[in-house]
Amino acid sequence: MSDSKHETANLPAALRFERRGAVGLLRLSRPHKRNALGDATILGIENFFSAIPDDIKAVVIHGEGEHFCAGLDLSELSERDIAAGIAHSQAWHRAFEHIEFGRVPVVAVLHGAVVGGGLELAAACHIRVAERSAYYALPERSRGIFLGGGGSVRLPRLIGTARVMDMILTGRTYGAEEGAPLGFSHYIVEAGAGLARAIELAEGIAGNAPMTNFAAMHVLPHNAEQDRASGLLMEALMSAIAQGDPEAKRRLRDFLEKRATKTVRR
Ligand code: 1HE
Repeated sequence: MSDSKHETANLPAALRFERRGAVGLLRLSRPHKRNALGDATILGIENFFSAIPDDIKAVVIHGEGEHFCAGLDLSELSERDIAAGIAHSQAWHRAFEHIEFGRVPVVAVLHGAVVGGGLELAAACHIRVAERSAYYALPERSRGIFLGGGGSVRLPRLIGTARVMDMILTGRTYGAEEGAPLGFSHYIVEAGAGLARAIELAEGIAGNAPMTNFAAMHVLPHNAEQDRASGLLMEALMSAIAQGDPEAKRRLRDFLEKRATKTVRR
């Protein structure tokens, strides 16, 4: 896939792509509708994450305007029958699976409303940086609907089934600061500082050995869900594969020959 294709033809108007070296920035770019996600945007997300240019090693996803994402574009909801509703939810699943189990780690910058499908999108990303303005909600009950973007699967793993139950049934919301220790985000930063912090983290991630990123993205979540013996076997295999990679050998030589950075508290 050539970059020019990515940067123009493949993306719908609500998505913008920009490069920062090895980091790709994907911006939800529909601020007048609070970055609500319509069908074209969901398809655009799937297309983007299934064909990331080879020289992009990590992606940052962020939202334009005052909010990260207001979730599903409700103006597209009323016209669907049940069969179309199932297909719609499955289209979201496909798109977000391409994020979670794609080729490169994804860092999300959260600010303002991170609600409904916006929270489901955030949950599919590998690292979440929240600005203090971020808040989390599942307003599906107000619209008489249910989660459809994988949130009932991913969110209980992040914050626990009991909390998700409360959010769905009572409409409880969480702010950035109370949400961080619960698992909504990994980092909290001041207003306007999220993108810079996310890029910094993504640059670090992009500099990891490819097998380290692969194992974290694909083996870690798999092992969290399978039985102990299978997990340990998978870990042994992955560990051996990673060690055998020339990049791991080079990094080990660097350490032994005193050229490597030390592991200090940052
Ligand atoms: C929208 C959407 C939307 C805003 N779909 N158009 N999501 C929700 O239930 C959240 C609905 N949105 C809101 O509660 C608020 O818009 C916000 C709290 C996010 C932001 O408030 P505010 O005051 O900044 O903006 P606003 O004035 O409410 O909205 C500005 C415009 O965006 C307005 O359109 P306009 O033409 O009147 O200017 C809104 O109609 C429009 N807008 N949010 C469509 N979501 C896979 S299933 C996932 C299920 C869900 O995600 S359910 C949750 C849906």
